[in-house]
Parts: sequence; structure tokens; C-alpha cells
Amino acid sequence: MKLIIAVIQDKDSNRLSDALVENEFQATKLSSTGGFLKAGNTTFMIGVEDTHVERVLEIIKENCKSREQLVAPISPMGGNADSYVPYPVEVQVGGATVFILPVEEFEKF
Ligand code: 2BA
Repeated sequence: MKLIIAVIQDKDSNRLSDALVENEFQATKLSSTGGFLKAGNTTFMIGVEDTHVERVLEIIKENCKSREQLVAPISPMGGNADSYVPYPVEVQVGGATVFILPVEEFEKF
């Protein structure tokens, strides 16, 4: 068994939830915050048998889009004003960042 942990954008989370339910995969959704943008994102925990990992990855790919996001300028606040960028910068936020972990034991009580 594997635990798939997928960090995705909030905008895609309902679509991904629906697609997982349609395909009879169980998942837990957590509200999370990206360390770089400090903006909300969504983390899915999906426990599946090894043979279903590829299918779940396909579903994630089909339902999560990469997008450009603007990062607001951060004031230097006593730091080096030379490195201050006074305008928003665009970053490409991926459709999904996925970790696949082996599960040692799985129990439901
Ligand atoms: P954030 O940390 O808010 O990052 C959002 C996007 O900002 C990233 O998209 C990347 O394009 C850019 N970015 C991140 N750190 C950067 C830096 N030091 N310099 C320049 N640009 C930077 P993604 O790579 O697609 O990541 C989307 C979200 O997935 C991340 O949100 C974070 O919540 C999670 N994530 C990504 N890599 C991770 C990792 N290795 N471990 C844990 N979570 C990760």
C-alpha cells in the first residue's frame, strides 16, 4: 500500500475530490499554506493499493492545472534596499506536488 500526498491549488480541490469519489478512491483533504507564497493551498492524503497508484496520479494530472501567480513585493524592512523589487513578480505554481510514501501498516477501527 502507498500513501499519496498531493499539494494542489485550492481552485482545483473540488474537482479533484469529485473525480476521486467518482473513481471510488478515498481521500482526506487538509487546508495547507505554501511556504514560499504564504497563500492557502490544499493537501490531499490518498491511501491506495500499489496497483492503483498510477490511476490516482492520472486523475491528479487530469484535474490540477499549473497557473501563473503574482507575488506581491516585500518591503526590505531594514534589509538591503538594493535587492528590493518594487513590482509584483510572476511565479509558475505547479498543478500538483506529489509525494508517494510506502505504508507500513493500515488499520481502521
Ligand atoms: P509555495 O511554497 O507557496 O510555492 C509556490 C510556487 O512558488 C512554487 O510552485 C514555485 O514555483 C515557486 N517557488 C517556491 N519556492 C521558491 C523559491 N525559493 N524561489 C522562487 N520560486 C519559488 P510549486 O513548486 O508548484 O509548489 C506549489 C506548492 O507545493 C508550494 O507552495 C508548497 O506548498 C508545495 N511544495 C512544493 N515543493 C515542496 C516540497 N519539496 N516539500 C513540501 N511542499 C512542497
